[in-house]
Amino acid sequence: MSSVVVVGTQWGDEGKGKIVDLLTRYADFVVRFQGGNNAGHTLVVEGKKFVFHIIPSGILYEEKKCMIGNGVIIDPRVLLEEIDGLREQGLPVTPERLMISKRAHLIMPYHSRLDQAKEAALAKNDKIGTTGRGIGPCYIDKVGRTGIKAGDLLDDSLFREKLASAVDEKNFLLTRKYNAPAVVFEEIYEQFQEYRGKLAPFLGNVSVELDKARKNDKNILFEGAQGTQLDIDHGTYPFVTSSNTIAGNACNGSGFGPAHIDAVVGILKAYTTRVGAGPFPTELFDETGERLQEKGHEFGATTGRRRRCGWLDGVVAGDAARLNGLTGLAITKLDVLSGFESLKVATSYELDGRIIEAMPSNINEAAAVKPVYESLQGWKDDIDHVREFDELPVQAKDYIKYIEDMTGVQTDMVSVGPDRAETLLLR
Ligand code: 2SA
Ligand code: GDP
Ligand code: MG
Repeated sequence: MSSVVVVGTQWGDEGKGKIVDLLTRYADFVVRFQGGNNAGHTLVVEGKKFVFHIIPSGILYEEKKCMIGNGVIIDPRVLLEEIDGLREQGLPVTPERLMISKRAHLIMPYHSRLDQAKEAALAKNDKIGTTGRGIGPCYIDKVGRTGIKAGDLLDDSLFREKLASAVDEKNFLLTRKYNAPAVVFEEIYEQFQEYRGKLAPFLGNVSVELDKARKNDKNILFEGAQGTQLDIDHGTYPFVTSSNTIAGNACNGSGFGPAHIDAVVGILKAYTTRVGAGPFPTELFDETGERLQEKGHEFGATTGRRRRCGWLDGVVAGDAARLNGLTGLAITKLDVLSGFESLKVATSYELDGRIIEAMPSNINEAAAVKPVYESLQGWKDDIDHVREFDELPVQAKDYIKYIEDMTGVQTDMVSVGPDRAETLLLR
């Protein structure tokens, strides 16, 4: 039996959805532990595309159990829409297959309103480029000890009391600070009465369930969202999301003991992308960047925003190896690099004549660093049909080896296309 954590090593959208889907084959339980419906995890199964925002992607396998841990924040409207969408596709989501932690906090209608109002009010250079889904404001309430938990839905007087106090406070902010329309207590209350009926059967104690699973030798897969550089503590703050995205939070965000984690797989895109604002040292503003964006179809899976693109960043990869304690890599989108004569990889940064080997914590420094590049040879032919490592062009093998040497982490898998089948298993 084993417990494996999957995390993004860059700024998200590394292809976690696809790799989690592949690993799910060996799992009995699939667990989300942070973030909310800001995430967009895409899977392509026999040509059919699925995008999950909140439900663990393991839901596509009927015999797997999916868990939404306490560290996740849930917009009930989006969750119920996702459940309805799956039912329409012939994949009914039952409480036997999905459990939601009673301790998970709820994204309320005022959270998304505040998220959007706050972003709109920021000066151009200060905008974070959030997904507008209410993530920051919801986590603010959680940490500020005023949030509403999924389990609170089951206690009507507690829910009423918390909602009344929140509506009061948020309306002050919305109307006085942001000049935005107020939210109406009765409307939210009524809406959430309906949500309560639909969600109640799914609510439970995820920590207890996972502990039982572990003791029964079940395999557990923890599915991270966003990426290491978007971590609230270790990322390019303040241009980050509002949760810890690194592997350690798989434990906090689900109530699972750290000593029971056996492996941490880092998903590393063969180049780098970022959606939203903030430092991105290897970003390309030329036709190479455009070529990566077009060839990689780099558009946000939640908001449809165009993703910024650049060369692979070894500093970012090194940070990810250290912060997550990576035991293996899944290198994705290697196919997108086919046809480039040469490839660049940043091995360190330079700032005011100094060499820097980890992302600076100071945001102005992070924005000012210049990547120090090494050039590698590219390969000409497409590789999306390749299924064995030995069949890859020698330059592609060298690129993989280079990444392994740079991070000190072995490669478990290489992905050469979006479909489940387009994968090379190395060990
Ligand atoms: P938020 O909404 O408060 O979490 O935004 C804060 C920053 O975190 C970034 N962020 C993301 N970056 C990459 N992918 C994400 N998920 C979607 C996807 C994004 C999309 O899969 O493509 O569709 O736009 C994600 N979620 C949050 C965000 O861009 C901000 O920089
Ligand atoms: P996630 O948030 O990390 O799950 O990634 P997203 O789903 O937001 O973005 C990754 C995109 O790349 C999706 O459209 C995937 O279908 C696609 N994808 C995943 N792996 C590969 C790959 O190896 N090659 C190509 N060309 N596309 C891939
Ligand atoms: Mg994504």
